[in-house]
Amino acid sequence: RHFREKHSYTRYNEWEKIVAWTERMAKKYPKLVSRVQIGKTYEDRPMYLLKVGKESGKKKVIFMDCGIHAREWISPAFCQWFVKQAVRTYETDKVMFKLLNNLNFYILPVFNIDGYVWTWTEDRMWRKNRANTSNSDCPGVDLNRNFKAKWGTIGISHKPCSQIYCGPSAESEPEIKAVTSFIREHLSSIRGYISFHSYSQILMFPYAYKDETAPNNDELNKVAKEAVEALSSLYGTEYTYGPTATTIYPCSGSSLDWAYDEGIKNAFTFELRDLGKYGFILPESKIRPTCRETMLAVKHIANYILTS
Ligand code: ING
Ligand code: ZN
Repeated sequence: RHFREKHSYTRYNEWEKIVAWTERMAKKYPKLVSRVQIGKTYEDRPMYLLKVGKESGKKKVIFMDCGIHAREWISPAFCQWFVKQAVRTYETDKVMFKLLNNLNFYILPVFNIDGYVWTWTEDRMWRKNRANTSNSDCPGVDLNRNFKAKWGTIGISHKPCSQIYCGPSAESEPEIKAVTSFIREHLSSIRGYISFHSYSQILMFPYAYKDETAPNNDELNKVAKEAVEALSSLYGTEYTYGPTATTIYPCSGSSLDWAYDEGIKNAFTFELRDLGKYGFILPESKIRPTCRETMLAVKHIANYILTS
């Protein structure tokens, strides 16, 4: 394993570099960025969240998380890109200026830190966290099956060796507790929730745990349609979109449904590039185009939330 000199937005960064980067961003842009710890992982690593936006009174908030699944490396790369672009273009981009003046983005650059570290050191294809389970041969809970959203009912496994093991109970995992308690404490201001996965090029919204459409399905569908149009305007990358259960597959315990049922009515999950040629092992040369196009979709969603 070789250590690279420095953090880079066009490369995949190890966890140590990402932590150092969060600290640097808060120091370098004190008027726009601050860092808070929301909890600790199973292996006791601090979970840092970046608050991005102009400090001024009570503002709407959009919560975004990346890297809930360890091997989906393009996802944390996007969260880092988003923060950099936000602060870099704040003064020159009208839309970003308006967004950061009028709302805050709360960004968790890596949700599943222990798993992410594991993909760098032991197993590039690891998905779950690294918690011990009832089977000592099979550690790890799928964090996107551990939320209290019809937990343990569909599209999950109760077997620790499964990739979609939902854990012994809802919110059993420290990473989930950290995120759900933080969001609950800030519910009155949080107006949007966006989670980033890879891969498949899909923009999804609730529900995942049932086939029924969400009460505001028409609105979600319209925003998603416009967001993927914005995304594809740059390089022609094609995205599909729709309710999770019928667009990809049904499953319970996801962050998307949990956030929605807590009352965050603008809830989305991206499956970033690609369509399977490289899958989780997306080459570093694709980071820049993937992040640039995804910015357009996220800015569209954010602007919709701001003006609605
Ligand atoms: N896909 C997601 C998963 O957790 C998903 C799909 C998104 C399910 C939103 C539920 C809600 O299975 C990947 N690639 O992990
Ligand atoms: Zn995933």
